[in-house]
Amino acid sequence: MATHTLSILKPSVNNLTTRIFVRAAGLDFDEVDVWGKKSTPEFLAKDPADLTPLLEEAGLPKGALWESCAIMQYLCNKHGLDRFYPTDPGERAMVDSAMFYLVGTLYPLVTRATYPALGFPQYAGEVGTSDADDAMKVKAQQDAAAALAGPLDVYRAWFLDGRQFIGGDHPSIADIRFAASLEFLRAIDYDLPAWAEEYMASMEAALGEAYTEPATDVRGYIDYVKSQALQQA
Ligand SMILES: N[C@@H](CCC(=O)N[C@@H](CS)C(=O)NCC(=O)O)C(=O)O
Repeated sequence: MATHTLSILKPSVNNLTTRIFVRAAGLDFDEVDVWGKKSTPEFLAKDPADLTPLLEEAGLPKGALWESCAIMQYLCNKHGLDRFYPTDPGERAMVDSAMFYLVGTLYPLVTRATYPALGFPQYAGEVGTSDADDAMKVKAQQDAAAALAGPLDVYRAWFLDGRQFIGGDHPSIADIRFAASLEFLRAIDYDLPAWAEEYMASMEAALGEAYTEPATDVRGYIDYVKSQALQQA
């Protein structure tokens, strides 16, 4: 049995984040695809949030950890992976800020803009799960897509600020989280600015198969839902 076990869902970019990371970091890991196998008493006993990715590793106080960014932070701390998570407090704070801004601000917009196209459930209390009519749901999706431009440009102007990666010359864990999240924008053919296209290409070139292999699952799922939508049109 490997030192690290990741329970994952292959079409998910939250999961893609950690799948790229364990490969790029060269860690010993097993992946367990839990599609259709979550929400069981056994799974909930180790992950009461019922969320993936889930890391199981002997050094964790409860043996298990969810939240993609926390998983990467833990593994960097545990294995001294400073090239992905700088030890200088100021540099580390920038990486943390980029990840919190993603999870708290950018990604909720990504979900509202793309989940309808991806066929993923939206969150309770949002227009997408309300009794609003289809026109209002389409408008909410379009509003979210339009609102993406602002936070996206914050990454260009502030976190990247002329550097190739948020981590400088080498992708950091914030870069992995950011690039993986942008993959979902292909589901709505979002018109990414040229800098973001270049950035994604640089990420894939820098990380090679560690990026491409798990990203193929997300891309394959997006191709599938697009082909289904075309058939229904
Ligand atoms: N902020 C979390 C989000 C985790 C999350 O929402 N995971 C989804 C997959 S994308 C999940 O497991 N949802 C429950 C389900 O699909 O049943 C992270 O970054 O790990």
